[in-house]
Order: sequence, then structure tokens, then C-alpha cells
Amino acid sequence: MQTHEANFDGLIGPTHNYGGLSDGNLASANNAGLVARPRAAALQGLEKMKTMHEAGLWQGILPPQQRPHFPTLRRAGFEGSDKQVFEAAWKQAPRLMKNAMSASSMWAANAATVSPSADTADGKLHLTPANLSTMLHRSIEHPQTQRALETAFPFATVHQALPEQSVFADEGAANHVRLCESRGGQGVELFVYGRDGYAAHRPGYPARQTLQASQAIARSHRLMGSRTVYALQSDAAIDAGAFHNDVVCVGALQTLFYHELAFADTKQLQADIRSAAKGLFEPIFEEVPTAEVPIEDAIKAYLFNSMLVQIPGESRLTLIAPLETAENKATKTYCDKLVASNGPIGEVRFVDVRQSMRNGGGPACLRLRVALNQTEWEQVNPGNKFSLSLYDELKHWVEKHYREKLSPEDICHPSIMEESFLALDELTKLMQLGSDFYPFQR
Ligand code: SUG
Repeated sequence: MQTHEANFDGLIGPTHNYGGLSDGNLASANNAGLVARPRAAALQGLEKMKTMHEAGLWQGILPPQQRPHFPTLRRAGFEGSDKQVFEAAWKQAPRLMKNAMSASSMWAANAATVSPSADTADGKLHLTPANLSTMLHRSIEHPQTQRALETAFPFATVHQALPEQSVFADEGAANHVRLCESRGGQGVELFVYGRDGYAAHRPGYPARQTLQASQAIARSHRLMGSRTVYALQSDAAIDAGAFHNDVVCVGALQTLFYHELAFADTKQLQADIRSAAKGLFEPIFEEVPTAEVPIEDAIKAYLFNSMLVQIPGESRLTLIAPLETAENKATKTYCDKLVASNGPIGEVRFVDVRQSMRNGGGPACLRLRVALNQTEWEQVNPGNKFSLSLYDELKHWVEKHYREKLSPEDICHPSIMEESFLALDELTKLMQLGSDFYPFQR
């Protein structure tokens, strides 16, 4: 039976804005307060999905979440009608309200950690929604993410997010890589963490993933211990702005492509992967040296926040990188060198996701990878599968409902809430999500 890696992209929501909410994410901090372009953002996301679909890859879609997130505001003591809560919250707790307005669920790489059925003891696909507990605006995503995943993958085991506590801080697939010989065979799952949850917090930018969260997920996904690897991020990477490992590393099939400074102990990481892959495949380590690409360039241009994909008919892997990678001298030169070499990456294609990039979300952040066999793919909710007809409908839907511009002042006006809810209500029909999918519909 065929098994492929499907990419499920987060559809960018109507309240996309630049809130400056993520400490340690340099793009988010540097672009705080910019006027956002939600319509362009959503269309850029849809174009990326179309490009992947037309390249012959399995492409899926995850719906945006409801914002503002009234369950959070009501738990914080605001009462009355939605409009009254909206206005009172902006007056009395504007910072909380900014968090409740973020369209951050677009970064689907943080939606969950995924273990395909080939790796799990019970032969089922396992997904654990990430609690995203380090950042307030992201910590409110997981209940709805769980619902979205249960709707998209009705045949899978969707776990509850880990307890929302610092020891279990979890950021999902952004800190997880699966290497394998072929998608349908046993793989090696690499969990990358930024800190020991029981140790004192590191100075500097926050480390968002703990070892304890990764271990808990590996246990509940029923992974084989001998095929599972844990690796610590380097302080240098986190301090340079690698708030997730997927900002400095991406892997596919046998290849791990990463920056020299990504990990605390690269030699150990390589030895551990080799030993976990024994009898399955020979890992390929494609390490990018600081001398050729300084980590600052790698992070600014998001070289590693690319999708590393196997395009049908191509013998080598293709890197789907953001336009910003082509605009940076060091990263562009490195890409040219990669393609000219006879290494595992044979092509680099550039995509425009600039609106998301300004919040620190590159092509890889926008998608959740789910390796599925043919039978599983056929059981995915049809409304979560990309097709050219759904693309046309979604494009039309975005053009009809999304604002061209959204400023920090615009998001304080209740009309943005009313417009968004109208749009999302319509979306539940387009994507066959059910009429009670969003909290405002229940
Ligand atoms: O969690 N940005 C996201 C970007 C997530 C990128 N994901 C991966 N690397 N996989 C974050 O920091 C910024 C929102 C704002 O500031 O308005 C934000 O949440």
C-alpha cells in the first residue's frame, strides 16, 4: 500500500495581525504594530497549498480558529453579550485582548505532534495537540485544535494536550522530525527540546519545549524506545532567535538538514540517530557551517523553515523555501551550492508567504506533516482535503470576507468580530466541519 507524507496547512484566519506577542521570535517583535493584510496572507497560504498539490503531493487544510476567543475572556471574568465582552475587554485588559485576537493557529506545525501508524505499537496514527503553554496567545489554541484534528482524522487516536504547566511545555511538530527509509516503514522519531522542565529557567529567550513533554508524547504514542531520539537545542540557537527547532533544522526521509549551531551536542545527536536507525537506513547529515551561513542569516532568511519534500518523479529532495531565503546573499549562495552538489537536495523552490513570515512563520511553520497510507488518506474528512474546486471556493470566500488591511486600531472595533464569525460560519459548510464546530456556534 502506498504511504505519503501529506501537508495539512493552517488556513490563515481573518484577524491576522502583528501583535508582537512572541518573546524570542525576532520577526514578531520587530514587526509589532505593522498594518497587516489578512486577505493577502490567506491568499498566499492558499497559493502555497496549490503549488504543493500541483507538484503531486497530498495536501490538506486545517481551519482557522475563532478569534476573539471568548472562552478565555469569559474565564477571565468578562460577562454579558459577545459585543459587551469585546468592548469591555479592550477597555480593561487590552493586552489580554490582543492575545485573544491572534490568528496564530495558522502555524500548523505547532498544532500537534504526529506519529504515523508505521511507528506506533497499535498501528494507529497518533496525534497530540500541543499545549503551547509558553505563550499566552498560543496556549488557548489546543481545545479547538483537538476538535479540528478529530474532525479531520476520525480514524486516528487524538490525545488530549499535555497538562498546561511549565514542566510539560510542548510546541508540537516544530520540535519533532521523523526520518525513515520510506514513509510506510518503521521510522526514527527525533524529539528536540530546549530545556529540562524541572531545571531552573535559562536566562535569555524562553525555551519552549521540555524533555518531559517530549517523553510523555513518545510514551502515549506508543513509540519504540530504541527508535526514538531526544536532543537538546543549543543555547546559541535559542538566543539567536530559534524559538522552535524547525527554524534551524528540517528533515525528510533519510536526510537531516540543519545548522551547525542547532544542537547542544551534534556528535551525540548523530550517534544517537545512527544507532536508532540501525537495520532500517543510513542517515544523511547535511550540516550547514556557520562559516558559510551565519546563524543570524539562517534565522532572518528562514533557510531551514523550509519544507523538504519528495516530489513524485524527482530523484532528489526539493526544498520549498521562503522568498526571503532567495533575497539573502549567504542563504541564496548556499542553496545554489546545494543544488549543484550531488547531495540529497536537488532543487530549491521559493514561495511567497511574506505576511506570515513577518510574524516568524515560514513555509514549514504553516503546515503539519502527516504520513498516511492510502486507506487512511481515504478516511480523512473530505472538507480537509485540498482540491482545485475547494481552492476556488476558499479563494472566493477569502476575497468576500477578509479585509485588505487590518491595523492595530481596526482590531479593537467589534465589526472585525462580526465579520469573522460570519466568515467562519460559512467556512464550516465549505469544509464540512459541522454546524457546531466553533465555540460561537455552540
Ligand atoms: O509561535 N508567531 C508564532 C510563529 C510560529 C512559527 N512556527 C514554527 N516555527 N513552527 C510563534 O511565535 C507571533 C504573533 C504575533 O506577534 O502577533 C506568533 O505567534
